[in-house]
Amino acid sequence: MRTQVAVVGAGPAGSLLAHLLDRAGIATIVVERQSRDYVLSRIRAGVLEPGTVDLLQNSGLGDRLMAEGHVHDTINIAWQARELLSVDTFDAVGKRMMAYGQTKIQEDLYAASDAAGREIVFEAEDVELHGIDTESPFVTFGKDGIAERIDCDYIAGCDGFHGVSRPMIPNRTEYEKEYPFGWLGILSATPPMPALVYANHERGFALCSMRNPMLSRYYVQCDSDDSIDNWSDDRFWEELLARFPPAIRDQIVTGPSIEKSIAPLRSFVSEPMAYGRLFLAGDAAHIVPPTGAKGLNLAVADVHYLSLALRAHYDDGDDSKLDQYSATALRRVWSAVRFSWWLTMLLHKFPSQTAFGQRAQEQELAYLMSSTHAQNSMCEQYIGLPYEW
Ligand code: FAS
Ligand code: PHB
Repeated sequence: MRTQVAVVGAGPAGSLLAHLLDRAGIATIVVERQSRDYVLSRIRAGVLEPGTVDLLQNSGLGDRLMAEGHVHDTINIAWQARELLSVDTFDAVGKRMMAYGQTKIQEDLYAASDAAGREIVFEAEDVELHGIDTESPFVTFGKDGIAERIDCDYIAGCDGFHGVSRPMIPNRTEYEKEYPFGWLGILSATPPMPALVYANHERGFALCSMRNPMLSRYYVQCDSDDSIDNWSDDRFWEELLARFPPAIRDQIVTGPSIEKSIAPLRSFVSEPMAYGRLFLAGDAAHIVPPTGAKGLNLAVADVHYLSLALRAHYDDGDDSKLDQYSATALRRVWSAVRFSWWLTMLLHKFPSQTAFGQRAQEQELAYLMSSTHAQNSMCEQYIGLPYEW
């Protein structure tokens, strides 16, 4: 097979990149290790930055988003089940977030791919990248027992943290921080809280979020080596309710979980995000703890930059944006990585926390509660910095 851009991975990054390139008349073939249903079964992100919403709307993916998404312009932080800070991001920075599940974005992306007749090869085996330091890179893989090859001009490595693309970049610098806890998340077919509520509590972090008027998303901090087998629904709800002040606790509608999973928390950045004809986008290059709702939004920002850079190459023969891609994407990545680290340090209970660390964390929260400057800074970073180009 021959195409202009071979895309490895059909998660949000890979399928959005193929969508944007197709709309610009650039041919792609997407190669995905899992089945379509498996990718669509994953329950992940839920909050979209204004930049993400604009990009989806401007690329023909806004209809269901605007019909079913929820405007989300308040950040609530409960502290030790007593005080509640409520910050209106719209008042603070004039922009709004939206709550719209990553699963729905993935469904919308696959529907757009089907409508455009684009090729996504699912259940590809043994995907390998070749010749990334030549002008004739190619991807090989197995499909239904047949060896396949895609010759291309460029390869987009959108294959997530455990993919094969990042390891192809020589002399990488990898920055990593693992947190000593995880998030146990559930979905329940119950009416959600009207806005996001984060909780810092001596029993651990907790979060109330939403997917739609009858689908709620909740999280509690758990041990990093914990198992969902240790968490009955009753134990989950008891633990969640204990971590919020009575005014919030009394509003939470509990019910049976329809999905339950534990995600480890880590911060990770691999530099550079490009080598030769290979360009990384999304979790293939970076991971953030979900505290700041940045992971999916960072993947979208990378794809925004990479799609513009590839369009400049094919439309104008201008490779300057391709040359700038890694440095430009990494500036926004590190901004989100630092913010996600800061919010994670602020809101979680650290098992080996010292008395000094605990008091410093409490003082940081007290300062945030009392200072509109601190709140505006948090909102500016929470909604995400503007794209540079
Ligand atoms: P993805 O990992 O989504 O997609 C990569 C794709 O590549 C996958 O479909 C994979 O099957 C495929 N692949 C892997 N290896 C391959 C190979 N060798 N060949 C071909 N294909 C291959 N972000 C938030 O903002 N908020 C959240 O609450 C949140 N919760 C999360 C919970 C969990 C459990 C996880 C794992 C992540 C969460 N994230 C969250 C982050 C998540 O949303 C990612 O940022 C987002 O999926 C990134 O999209 P991609 O870069 O496309 O990577
Ligand atoms: C979610 O709805 O999954 C969500 C919301 C806010 C976060 C993290 C996850 O900070």
